[in-house]
Amino acid sequence: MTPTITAFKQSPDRGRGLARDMRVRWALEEVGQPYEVRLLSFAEMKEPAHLRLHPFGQIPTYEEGDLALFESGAIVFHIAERHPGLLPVDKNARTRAIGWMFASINTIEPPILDLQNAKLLEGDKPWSQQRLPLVQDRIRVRLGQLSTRLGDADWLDGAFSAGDLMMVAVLFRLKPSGMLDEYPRLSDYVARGESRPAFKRAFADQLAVFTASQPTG
Ligand SMILES: N[C@@H](CCC(=O)N[C@@H](CS)C(=O)NCC(=O)O)C(=O)O
Repeated sequence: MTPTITAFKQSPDRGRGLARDMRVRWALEEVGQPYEVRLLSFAEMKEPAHLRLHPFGQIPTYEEGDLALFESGAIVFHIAERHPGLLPVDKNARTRAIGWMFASINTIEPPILDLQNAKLLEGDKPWSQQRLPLVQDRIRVRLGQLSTRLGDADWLDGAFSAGDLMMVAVLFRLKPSGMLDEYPRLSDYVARGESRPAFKRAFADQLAVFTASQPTG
């Protein structure tokens, strides 16, 4: 059965791959699973039909037969569980890869989101400029630790896994800030993820939503 995911109809990031449907698209591309996309406006995301799928009125969601999922991490985990290729066969290695998935969304993504909120939602507050360095330093602590753990390895724990997919997708959201460039091992790590054919296909597909919605001429 072909799964259907949801994504932004009017991509606020102009198709730069920052919205979280990107990680779901990437996972589906990695395992070779075709999928359909239902595009939603911000208003449609808050309507009852979508709220039945996603209690917080957000994207992405995932529907497959009678299964409906929300939360990008849970969706990528489901895809990785159902298809070979994104989680190691060895039980301990598999559990460690899942651990990295959690680390990406529970330890690395929160300070990155805080930076986005500080810039987008709090940029006009009188205290915003004073708070920004604190937010950036919290990110630097995590990036430093992650860079040390990655060392000179290509991926976090052996072969590329759903843990790397999630971590690269989360770090990718830092690119516009330029902070990733302070950590060459991490920017190389993200570049390795970006160079995967599955990433490129996913990126092109989500960018096409933005370009298609742009007026021509
Ligand atoms: N923890 C959720 C976060 C979902 C989320 O924040 N989605 C954003 C797009 S990346 C969204 O729908 N924003 C619009 C809104 O919250 O109204 C996940 O990982 O799926």
